[in-house]
Amino acid sequence: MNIIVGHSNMDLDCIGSLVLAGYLYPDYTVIRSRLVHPVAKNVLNLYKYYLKFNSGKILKGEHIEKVVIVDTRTSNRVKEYFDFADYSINDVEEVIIYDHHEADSCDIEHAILRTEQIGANVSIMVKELIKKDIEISPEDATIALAGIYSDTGSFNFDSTTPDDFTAASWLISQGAQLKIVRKFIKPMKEEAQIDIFHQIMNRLEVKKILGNYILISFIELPAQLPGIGAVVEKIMDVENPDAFFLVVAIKKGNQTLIIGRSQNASVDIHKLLLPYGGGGHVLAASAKMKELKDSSFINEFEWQLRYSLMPSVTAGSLMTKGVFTINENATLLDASLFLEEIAHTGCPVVNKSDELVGVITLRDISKGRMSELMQSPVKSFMARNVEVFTMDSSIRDIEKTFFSKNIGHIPVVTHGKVVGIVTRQDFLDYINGKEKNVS
Ligand SMILES: [Mn+2]
Repeated sequence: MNIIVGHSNMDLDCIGSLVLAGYLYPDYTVIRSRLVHPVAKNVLNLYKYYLKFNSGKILKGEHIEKVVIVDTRTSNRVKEYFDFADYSINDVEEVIIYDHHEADSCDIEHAILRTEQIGANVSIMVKELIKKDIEISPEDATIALAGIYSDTGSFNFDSTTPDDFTAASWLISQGAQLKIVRKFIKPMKEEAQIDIFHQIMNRLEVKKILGNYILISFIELPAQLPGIGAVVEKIMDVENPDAFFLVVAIKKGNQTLIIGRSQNASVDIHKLLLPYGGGGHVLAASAKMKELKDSSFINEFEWQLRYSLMPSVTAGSLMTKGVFTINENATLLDASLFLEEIAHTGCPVVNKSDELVGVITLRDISKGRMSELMQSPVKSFMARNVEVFTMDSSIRDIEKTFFSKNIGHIPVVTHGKVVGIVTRQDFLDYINGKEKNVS
């Protein structure tokens, strides 16, 4: 018998990949996992009679010749199927893997690996279908598209590639229904999740630690709640903190769970949760403690955060040092020549004690030129209400300023004196990962 399998605890991308693999290998039997990730339950329920997924039980006593594996390359994650068949995946004649987890190593001997750096595994499958000129049903297109939306975070995760967009576009041409996809990718479907969401929101504590905007919330639950991860994502979405920690005391089994999410690598959740026995990734990790904590745990936890958090990126680390300035009593003509010489469109203006008093730009100078006042001092044409940063203005302050004000250059000031300048370009380069001078 030849089979198609995905990883245990199937998610939307896995289910979509299974469905599409069925077109590439029409005479193979699709086997479903016993476990379904909470985000994918609705799809399985809605398409229960449409999807021709088989339980792993049918593998009992069967000899498996060929296997197609989708969305994983780790033997552990397909173990449940071979437990039924009573032998190891390494005994199977032919194994073909379609998987996009390029960071994982493949431990299945002799497997043929079709791998790609791509947002969703579904997109790899779609590329194969396009190549082979195979058409699919609107239902399958809808299921597959939900997989792409889910694994690319609606096309805004960093991992999203042009091929994910191409795949999505093709699926829509095959009749995928966005109205249905939208329902599948809603993170919170259960009433219990919405209830917990409000509980968490009511108990959010805002901490500003070393320039990082951190949220912590403590809740108590009678038992573990599946799908709480989606609630945490939702809170990240709504509140947009640098990091969020949810501490959940679970009465059943006397345990406490910490779930952490971050949006920048300077708040490394994996590292922060290590002292609590946690694990995961830089941006998402969790820890489980085998005791029931009460809300006072938050204080201890905050202390630990203060101790191990890195300071957030600041204006001081982003700025260009050694800024050109001009004296307030210089004439507009001098200023015009000076700006031309340094090839800038504006610069900070200082008084005789070198203190920042304003900013002069080419636009200000052209006003003077039109009124034939080029011999007037800079101070009569400069802008006096100048937006400034201090050395420790955080990346959040910087973002807020560039997002809300139409200014390209902002002086960094210490004791009234200009020590550097942060440009819009410095900020954009930082966001795009080209960090410079970042200590
Ligand atoms: Mn995936």
